[in-house]
Amino acid sequence: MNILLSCFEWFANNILQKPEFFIGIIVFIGYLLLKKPIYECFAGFVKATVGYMILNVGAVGLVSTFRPILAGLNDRFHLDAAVIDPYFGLNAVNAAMKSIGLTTSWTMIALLVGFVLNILLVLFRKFTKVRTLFITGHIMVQQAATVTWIVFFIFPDFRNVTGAIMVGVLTGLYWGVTSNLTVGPTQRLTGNAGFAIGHQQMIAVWLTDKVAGKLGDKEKNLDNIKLPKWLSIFHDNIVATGTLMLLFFGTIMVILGEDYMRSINPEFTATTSFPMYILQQSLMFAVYLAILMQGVRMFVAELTNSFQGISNRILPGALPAVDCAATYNFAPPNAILFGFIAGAIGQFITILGLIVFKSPVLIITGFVPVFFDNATIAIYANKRGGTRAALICSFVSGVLQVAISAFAVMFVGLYKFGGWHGNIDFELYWPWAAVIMDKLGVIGYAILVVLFLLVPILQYRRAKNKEAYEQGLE
Ligand code: ASC
Repeated sequence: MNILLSCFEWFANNILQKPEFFIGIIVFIGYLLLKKPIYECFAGFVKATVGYMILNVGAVGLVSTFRPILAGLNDRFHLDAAVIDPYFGLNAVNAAMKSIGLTTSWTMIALLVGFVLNILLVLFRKFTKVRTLFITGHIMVQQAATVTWIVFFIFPDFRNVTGAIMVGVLTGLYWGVTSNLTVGPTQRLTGNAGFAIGHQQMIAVWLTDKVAGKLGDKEKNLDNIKLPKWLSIFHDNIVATGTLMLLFFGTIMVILGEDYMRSINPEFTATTSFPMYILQQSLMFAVYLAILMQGVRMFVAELTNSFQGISNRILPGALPAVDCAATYNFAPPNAILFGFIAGAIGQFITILGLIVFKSPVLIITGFVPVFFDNATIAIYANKRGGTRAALICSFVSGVLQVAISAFAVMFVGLYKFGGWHGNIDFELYWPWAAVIMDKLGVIGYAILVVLFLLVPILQYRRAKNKEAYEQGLE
């Protein structure tokens, strides 16, 4: 068992948590299985790995530049609050585990169990009807950590291997089952590009796909918005992103003030004036977004070609479930921006509501959920219900992200540690799963497991075209 665990720990640290290599290796194996010459397999490995690394430069750039600005609102005004962002959530879980004398190594066992379970679900898809393998490692670590805390907090008797296995089973089911729900919506969005979503908003994507068509007209979408002549400069992605972010983050930076911005960013040199600093920082948003999308283009192209090798030979009908950013090239760029802004407005209004109604805990906007969740939701909503649906869905998501997080941090006792996971599935599903386990104990846990197992079976039953379902198209 120990040898197995060390092997997995190596795998988790060096491959799983470094999705660039994980995806590169999958591409390499996929091309081998397609019987491509070895030099082409190597070329695929390099291109997919570098593509993912480029995506990472964009994502890390966005997160590291804009997260401190949003979190600054917390710091600057001495608010005692939880930041809703998976990185803050992870810190909070680490601190909370420490406070009860435990380490996060339990999370590694949960990760192993969950990953193996997801593979088994796909291998036995004849019975389980699960077709998707979750391969976004950094997300799996964050999620396994949060769920470890939830289970350990609710079941003090299971703060041991049993508890870790319980966590693994629940997260593995969540990975396989909810990414499987995104197959139809994602294939429709991307024109059968051959991937599903393995990130933090699978349930939200499924829900959006169900309701967006009723909220608007898909012909009136963000692609064919007609702007007055002077506004047509915003048809250009870079111009739109740069200008909008200048307004958005410019306002926040002005509120935070020059002294504060200097104190959090050593790169804000004495010779740079505040207005120029604001201009430069805000425009970096457009820079990082352009980088991210370039990287996505490269790795998605390789992955979708090569995964056919895997799905033809080893896991017929299986699809990789990847980062939500992979969809960003299949949508009008406006959808990303509108989703972000509508979600942010939803979040800000709800935060004001928390203050006005004297909520015992305050929530602070975190960058990752407000941007990546709401942009993704807008993309799917726009496809089904046009501009109106995109704005409504991401606005509602922003409201729920704040309102339910305020409940969740209280309920699972993380408010003392300043953070909560915050991504929309951690509002739509996990807090309620916690409530069920809290109220019904182990029976509640069993109910959650059974429900997860039933979902893909019901999904299959309801699929209009069973063959398309089997082939991973619906
Ligand atoms: C997350 C998270 C990130 C981003 C990234 C988006 O949820 O933890 O670093 O989204 O995966 O591309």
